[in-house]
Amino acid sequence: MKIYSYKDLKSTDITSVVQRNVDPANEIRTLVEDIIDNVKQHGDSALVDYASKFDKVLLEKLYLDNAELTEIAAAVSADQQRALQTAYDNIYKFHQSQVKTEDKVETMPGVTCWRELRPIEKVGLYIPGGTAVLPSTFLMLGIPAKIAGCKEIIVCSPPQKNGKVNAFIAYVALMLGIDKVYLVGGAQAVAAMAYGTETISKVDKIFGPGNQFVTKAKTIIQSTTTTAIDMPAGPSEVLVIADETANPAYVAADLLAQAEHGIDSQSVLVSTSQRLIDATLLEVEKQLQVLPRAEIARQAVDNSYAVLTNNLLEAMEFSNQYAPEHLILATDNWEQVTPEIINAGSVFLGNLTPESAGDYASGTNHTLPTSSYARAYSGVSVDSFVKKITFQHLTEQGIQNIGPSVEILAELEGLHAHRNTVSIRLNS
Ligand code: HSO
Ligand code: ZN
Repeated sequence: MKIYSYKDLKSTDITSVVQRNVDPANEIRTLVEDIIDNVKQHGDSALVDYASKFDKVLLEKLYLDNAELTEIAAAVSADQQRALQTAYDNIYKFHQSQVKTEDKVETMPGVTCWRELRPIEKVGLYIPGGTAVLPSTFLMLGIPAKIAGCKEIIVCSPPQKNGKVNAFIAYVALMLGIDKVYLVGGAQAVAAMAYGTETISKVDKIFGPGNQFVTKAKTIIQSTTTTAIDMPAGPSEVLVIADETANPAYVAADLLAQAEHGIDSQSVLVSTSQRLIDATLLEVEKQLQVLPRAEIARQAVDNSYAVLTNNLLEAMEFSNQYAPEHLILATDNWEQVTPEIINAGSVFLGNLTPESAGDYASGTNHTLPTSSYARAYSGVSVDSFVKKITFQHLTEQGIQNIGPSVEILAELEGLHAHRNTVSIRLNS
């Protein structure tokens, strides 16, 4: 792992150090466009073909129904059920608290404005099934969709070799009250949800992480159809700020948890202490030895780096420029620097708060902006599944109060039909 000294980095160096490839999938664009076109033209039959080509499975039916899901879910053990329930309850509780009714505002006497939430009617959730199947992602997307009140929730997940999904995906579907899971993965799943097929409804918004094909497909359909997406997604990343109060073994574990997600994941360590950096890197090597996904984690670690800073404020300055998806403050002094955080997706405070708590079960969402999109985007929440519609009502007094201003403004823009909508009311 490369180590930089913050004081030696010029601002142009920092710009290039924090740079992630925001579009690593660009070279596969044509391939993905072909898949999208094919699904658009041939619907279900294209999906069956892709399942045979990419997932190596012959599907007689493109989905699992409630009875099939129930049968598959029976393999989940009591311990696993309890853990999933804990995660479900905490995520539910935290997201439920995001639903708030806003006050009506009388901007001038007789003129009242307000906003009301309405669910996005049809949403599509993509649950990846590649090297790691993530039922936790299903909870993170399904719970806010349910709380928002989305009418139709389409779930796509790639079939395993046996033509099913794994037991945990099936179990989570039942927990969420979702009684169909479509056995469709990759770019073809995104295309199916964006255009609709004989069995899959076209949705208004698609959510969820995925491999480069899924990500590319999401960015394409976002600009070519009326279906929206949750956010642009790149490889997952963590930035850990650690000082002398941090435990190198904990920090190493946090860096590796990120690294095991994929070879393109990034784990950045920013520390005020050379001693901590050295000890952490030794720990990384030690802990890597026994990780089942060591090969993946190793490549991600090689693609990562450490930065030595003079103090925590400098560390935070760097972090704000990096704008990490996950930020861990591995220091007892986290309260001192928290107000300085400007750009981050989700933040983990203190030495006893691993990112995994939030990845699975504390309550916060783990679908977060990567590749420095945290500068402008928030993670998924109930807000992502609703529209906020504005309303207004004018009384007689209201139109008299606001009317003359609107007439003058319409006049100065040369829009007489606009002016007339007020004049005709004021003069009657
Ligand atoms: N760290 C991932 C989420 C996840 N981790 C799922 C484990 N399972 C992206 O935030
Ligand atoms: Zn994770």
